[in-house]
Amino acid sequence: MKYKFPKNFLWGSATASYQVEGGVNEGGKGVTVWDTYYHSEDRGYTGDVAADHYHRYKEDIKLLKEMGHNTYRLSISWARIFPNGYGEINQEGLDFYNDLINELIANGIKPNVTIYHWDLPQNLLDQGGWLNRDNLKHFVDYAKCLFENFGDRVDIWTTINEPASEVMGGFVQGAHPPLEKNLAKAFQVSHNMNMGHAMIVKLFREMNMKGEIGIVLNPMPVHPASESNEDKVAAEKAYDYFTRWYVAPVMVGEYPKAMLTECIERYKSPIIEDGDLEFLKENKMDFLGINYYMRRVAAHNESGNYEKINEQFKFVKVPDGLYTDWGWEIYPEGLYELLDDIRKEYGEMPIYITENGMGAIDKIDENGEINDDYRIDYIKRHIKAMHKCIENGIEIKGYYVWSAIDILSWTNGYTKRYGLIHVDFDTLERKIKKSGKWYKKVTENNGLEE
Ligand code: BGP
Repeated sequence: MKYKFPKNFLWGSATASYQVEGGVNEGGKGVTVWDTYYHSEDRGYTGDVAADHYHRYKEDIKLLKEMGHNTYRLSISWARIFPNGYGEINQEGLDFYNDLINELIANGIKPNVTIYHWDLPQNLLDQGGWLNRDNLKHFVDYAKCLFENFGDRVDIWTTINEPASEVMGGFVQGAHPPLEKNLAKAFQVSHNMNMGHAMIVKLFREMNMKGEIGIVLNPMPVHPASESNEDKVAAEKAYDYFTRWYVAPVMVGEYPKAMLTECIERYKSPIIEDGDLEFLKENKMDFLGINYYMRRVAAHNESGNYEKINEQFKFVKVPDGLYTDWGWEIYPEGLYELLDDIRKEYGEMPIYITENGMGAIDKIDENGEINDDYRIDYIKRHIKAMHKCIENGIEIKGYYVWSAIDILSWTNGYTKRYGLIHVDFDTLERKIKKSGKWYKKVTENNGLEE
């Protein structure tokens, strides 16, 4: 075997509650910010049914097993457990996830559970959401409830999925709820999320939970578009903004200095209270989850508003680059560079690749098959990149394809497909794609032949 992986390496795939479950008004679930988002105006699709995983999880788990998975990453919907974000526990919600977790384990699939993957209960947003630090106590209570109820069977936990996307989507671009464009709020939200993460790590230790806990980030390598000094400065700024700003606080309890100074000068944000950075430092996680999709190439933004930290650079396409239908550059080489930079800058930390995959418009052929060779190629190249990381001493413990089955892509609806399993969104029928069949061999062989 040319690309053999360590013994006990975990091979699986991932989803997130809101993107697969549907059943948005069932089982006592409360309203989430994404329910509000899809229903406040017609966006052409909603998450009401999604892949109907809420009703079909047993069938889905059977398919995961068929694909040789030994792990599966899922997230829990806060509003299924606490419909209002806090207060009375909804037993039906606990029952649903208990059944799901038990079903996974019965099929030899280790659950990797994300506590928060963006589906905030609407009631908490009404009270300021992540901007209101008081809400962190509800986040901790919610995590405590999960640890108490599922901690005997779950031993890989992640606190938050991609704070950067919540921050940038929700508070910079105004594309995700709460649809704001306000950098001061954005930086405060990111600090508050880091504090929430550290509070849960602390709780995890205090409750003597078994297993390990980490966070999932989506850092990316950023290269300058040219050798010009201006482009190099732009790339450095973009790397601070997309990568260091999120990695540094959870790894070492710091923010990148130049960017922090600039944020405080320009936006008086984030407000970091006395003791916060020590708290982040003291409550260190066990692993870092990495969602890796692409690299960015940055250039000086001549039309930028330089008051705005995110307009001091712009992203450009490289002429010979390979891009997905959505313009995401396919650049597996960046994975080693990124992880190597992170360890050099912040020290060693075990890694899970918690998401990696290719969004595409899949076609069904005349025999009803989905021959997604491009996805096989994408995953294969990233598995090789991951192998290089391990050979060079980076501890990677598992790999999760995004996504297990076709999901609701937050702002792209159902056309951008990621799944190893195809979903017919009219009939909700499932079918393993060519990539899923191919991935089965990888998991069974614990590596790649070529
Ligand atoms: C990650 C998220 C996932 C998923 C994925 C693909 O940022 O954690 O939830 O959506 O990206 O993104 P998109 O659906 O926008 O293509």
